[in-house]
Amino acid sequence: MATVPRFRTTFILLTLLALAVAITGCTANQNPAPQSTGPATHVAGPGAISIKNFAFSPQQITVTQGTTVTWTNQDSIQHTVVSDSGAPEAFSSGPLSQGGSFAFTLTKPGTYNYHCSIHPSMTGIITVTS
Ligand SMILES: [Cu+2]
Repeated sequence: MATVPRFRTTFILLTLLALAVAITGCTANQNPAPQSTGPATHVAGPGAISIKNFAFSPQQITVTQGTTVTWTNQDSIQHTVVSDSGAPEAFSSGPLSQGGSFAFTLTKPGTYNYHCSIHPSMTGIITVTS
């Protein structure tokens, strides 16, 4: 007679323990993946940006320090790529005709806002991580 309640108590305790482990595990999984623990997390890509239909595409990219970003104008009219004042490093392409490209190596971490000097509404952002 006395063994049944004891069994139930043990079962409930084990269930609670399992629940606690499950909850703890889920909480741990919800933490954002660490991005600065290893060099393999962020692979330095070629950083290719198209200039098309009066827009930089992708309009916003993140690259690692030392990445060379290349802009290529696919529009039939001229565009430029000019860093905003306050960017960690300044760059200016000069006029790019259709098919023309401009490459710049971003060596300093930070946020680079840039624009087309011919069409100021054209803007882009590059985030450079260390
Ligand atoms: Cu433009």
